[in-house]
Amino acid sequence: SYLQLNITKTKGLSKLYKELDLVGHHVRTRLDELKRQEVSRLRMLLKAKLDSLQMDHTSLLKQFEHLDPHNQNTFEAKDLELLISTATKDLENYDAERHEEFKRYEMLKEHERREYLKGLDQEKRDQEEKRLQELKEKHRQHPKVNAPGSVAQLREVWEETDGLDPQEFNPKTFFKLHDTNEDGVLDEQELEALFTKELEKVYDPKNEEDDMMEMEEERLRMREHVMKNVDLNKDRLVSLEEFLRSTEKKDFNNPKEWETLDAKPLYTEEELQRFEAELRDKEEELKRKAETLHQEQELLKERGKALEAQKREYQQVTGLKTKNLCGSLVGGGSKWPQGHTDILI
Ligand SMILES: [Ca+2]
Ligand SMILES: [Ca+2]
Repeated sequence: SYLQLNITKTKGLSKLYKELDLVGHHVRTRLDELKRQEVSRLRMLLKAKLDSLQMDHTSLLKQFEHLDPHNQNTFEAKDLELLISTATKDLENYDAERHEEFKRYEMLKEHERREYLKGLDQEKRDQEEKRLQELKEKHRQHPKVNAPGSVAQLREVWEETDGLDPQEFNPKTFFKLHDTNEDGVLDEQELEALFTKELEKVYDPKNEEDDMMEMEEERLRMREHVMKNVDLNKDRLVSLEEFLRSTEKKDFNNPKEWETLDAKPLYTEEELQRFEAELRDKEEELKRKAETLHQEQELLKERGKALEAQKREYQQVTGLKTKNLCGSLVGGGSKWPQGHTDILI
């Protein structure tokens, strides 16, 4: 029945979402890897900038394959600074885009949910609404999430991930332990890795109610929160000095409670309406395109038929000619003079 079909369709959709999550996750991991490379290149640049004037420009330029090698002599410390600030800006935009992308994902999810419910009869709709509400509640029930970057959060990593005695928590040792590539700073990935323990309190990929896209958004929010408080020179890296300074702040021991993603609405009803209008526009456009394609296809079919007819006509005419030609050849062959073969021999 229609109802059955609709349910199957929606179940299929949510399955698709899960799969998309996985794909999204995979792609995200790759992007993160690329970003990591970019950040590490930036770090190298910053270091180069510090040792700046004694540095050999030629060897420095070898790192930039996209720069004109003929222009080596005019590459100054100022250009370097410009490059760094441009790239940092890019990374900021990258984060902003991720938030936007996430918001659209959530709005699409809500849109699909509403469409699905619309297709059900009253009784079934009430049941489904109740079930979805229960899933939401279930998702909200989780142990308290420590504020990222607080002593409670770091101590938990120290104890559970590093397997160390919480009484002996030492910020300097902690920093060295989690500077996994040992370059003397905590980069964004090293920071984000610290939040896994907290995120696992809220998200379990095995649960229907836990959305892994939301987990990654939460991870991003946590990292931004810590960077905002700790990264004093705004180079998107946490130095040991910056880290130790953050542990002296009041917030470190008495942080504000961390609000998880589900504490506040992610978009307003108005934004959702606008998003749905965009979806409708896109759908209309697709329909129009499909119609144009269909018309073109019909036209091609007509032309094909006309061509086919022309071809048949042509074959009939040439067929006739060939026949005549063959006839005259065969006829002509018999008219070879009798002595012809003798001449050849
Ligand atoms: Ca590091
Ligand atoms: Ca910094």
